[in-house]
Amino acid sequence: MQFEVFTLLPEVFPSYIDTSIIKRARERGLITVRVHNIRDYTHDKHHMTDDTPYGGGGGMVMKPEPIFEAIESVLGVDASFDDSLEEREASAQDVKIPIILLTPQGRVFNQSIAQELSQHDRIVLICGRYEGFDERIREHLVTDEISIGDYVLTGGELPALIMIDSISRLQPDVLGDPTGAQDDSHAMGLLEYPHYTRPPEFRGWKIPEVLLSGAHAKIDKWRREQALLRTYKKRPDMLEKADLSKEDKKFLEKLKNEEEREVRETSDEE
Ligand code: 6GU
Repeated sequence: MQFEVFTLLPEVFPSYIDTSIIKRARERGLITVRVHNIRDYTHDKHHMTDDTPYGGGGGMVMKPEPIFEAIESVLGVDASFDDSLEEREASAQDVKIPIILLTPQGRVFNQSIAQELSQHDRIVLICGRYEGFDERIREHLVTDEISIGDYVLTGGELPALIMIDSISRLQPDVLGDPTGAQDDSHAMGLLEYPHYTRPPEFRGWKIPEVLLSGAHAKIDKWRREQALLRTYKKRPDMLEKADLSKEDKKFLEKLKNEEEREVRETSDEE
């Protein structure tokens, strides 16, 4: 997987990508992160990458020329497209390289988008600063817009690092354990079950007995139920999309009934 990052702040990237799992993945050639400074693609004396908005109003807007030139120069193809769908398909779409604009207006990033993007060999990430981008960048260059959540950041650099991190760990062999990403929270549509390690008793707090039993079927069942319980309590919205078995549904039904009974009992006491 090759990430092509376009930014005005290239200095943000090295320390994170030179650390831990991402560093090892890069050293092993499993991923490549190339960071390009948009400012290198300006030709005026002041290396301007932004300008005031037509129509007035506050804030600065990122100019189209340096971004188009940077991406076309790095991809080595005419990455831009005209309004017609045919031309869209014959240019960037044809080489199948997602050109992603990082913006609070994009679709909200999640594990399933990470999985979808991890199938590509190469991805372009464009990080913005200032109030926004000249709209022609959206209309004629990018193929996708992504946000990392409903809040506003000062730029797309942290979102780009978040995407690089989550997509990299899905690449084959990046995680040491080949089943590493399978049980992740979100990967299976549920939050992950609780983990424990030594000691078996800490300050009087014991680990759940079942984990010491060595009975793998029992442990699997306990973990599944804990994952369901957690998701039910912390992220009930996720249960609507989760892939649930008959037993899962029965367990959740039992949880709901218990909860309702508790509510009734407390209101009876009053
Ligand atoms: Cl991708 N960019 C900015 N500037 N703010 C954000 C974001 C992106 N995602 C959430 N907030």
